[in-house]
Amino acid sequence: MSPAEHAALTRLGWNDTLAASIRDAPPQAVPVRVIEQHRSEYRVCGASGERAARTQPLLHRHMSQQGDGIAVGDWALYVDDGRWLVQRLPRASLLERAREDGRRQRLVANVNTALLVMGLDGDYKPERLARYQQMTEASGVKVVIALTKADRVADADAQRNEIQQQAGAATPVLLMDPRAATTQALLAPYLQPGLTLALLGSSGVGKSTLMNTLLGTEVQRTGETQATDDLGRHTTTARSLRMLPGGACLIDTPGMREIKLVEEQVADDFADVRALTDACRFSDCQHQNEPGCAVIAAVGSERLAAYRDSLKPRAGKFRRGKAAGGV
Ligand SMILES: Nc1nc2c(ncn2[C@@H]2O[C@H](COP(=O)(O)OP(=O)(O)OP(=O)(O)O)[C@@H](O)[C@H]2O)c(=O)[nH]1
Ligand SMILES: [Mg+2]
Ligand SMILES: [Zn+2]
Repeated sequence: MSPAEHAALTRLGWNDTLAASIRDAPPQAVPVRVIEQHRSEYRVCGASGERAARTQPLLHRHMSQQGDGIAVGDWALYVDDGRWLVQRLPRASLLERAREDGRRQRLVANVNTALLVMGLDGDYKPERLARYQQMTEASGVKVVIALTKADRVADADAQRNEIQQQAGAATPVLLMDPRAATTQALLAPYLQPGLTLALLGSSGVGKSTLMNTLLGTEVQRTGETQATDDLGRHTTTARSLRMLPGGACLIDTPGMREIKLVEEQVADDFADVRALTDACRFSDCQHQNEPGCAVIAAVGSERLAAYRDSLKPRAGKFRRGKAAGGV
């Protein structure tokens, strides 16, 4: 590999561990990073630029047998003859969630930090934040919380404090306007050259707006949401990785309404309680004494106290050591 090619790969997050993993690869197979997925087609980027690629049938079969597949952020070996991905390289991390049908959905691979973007205009839900934290911690990915739409609420600082309380002191909770250039400095620690940051969160919270700001160009389409529409609409429909001018990689993802954990991420002792919370009248219900609380109505006070406890930082997480084994 020439120095120029090596520099190009390094900008994509290439490192010595990956280099060691391909020592025995044939010369016509070159490393690429998967930057987009469209059904069975991928967009990949390597030392000599971007290409379309597909997984070689043999690799595809091998991965399916293990319930695995290629995710955006993955590194793979690519051969130009046939435009095949012939091998997936070892992952440093993988974020995945359970789909409704119980199968796993791979979200992003090889990210160092997950930026959980939440809108202060009604998007924050303690249960959802807890699940995001469980999902990211179980995969060894650092989570940072970005709170947007502060300009639309009167009590942004109070909300930030409350969310910081729940998230725990080890998790940074940042108030930011994704439209403002100041986000660059706020996120600098997670955007050092060679690092990959993924944007996760509900639809309409400002993920693509943030990506455009950090890129300095309007690459991603963004959606105007009404002030009252806290569900937003799905403007982004596919995950995509972009290189930032400063040398880091950023992955934008479509909004996710819910995170369902895959089995080993956590032993969920409160699945029944969580299911009830959707029926609470207020989206930010704390299940203490709010009117219309579906949880208080159905769950005994002792169990309710234990549940609220489980939402606090660290307390009750990874019980039975089941999740600690990782993915
Ligand atoms: N007032 C205000 N508007 C914001 C803020 N952040 C983002 N927006 C606006 O919110 C709208 C939705 O932003 P997007 O970036 O498209 O949201 P998204 O998270 O990418 O949404 P999906 O692609 O559907 O997942 C855009 O019109 C943004 O300009 C903010 O802090 N304050
Ligand atoms: Mg978007
Ligand atoms: Zn409630």
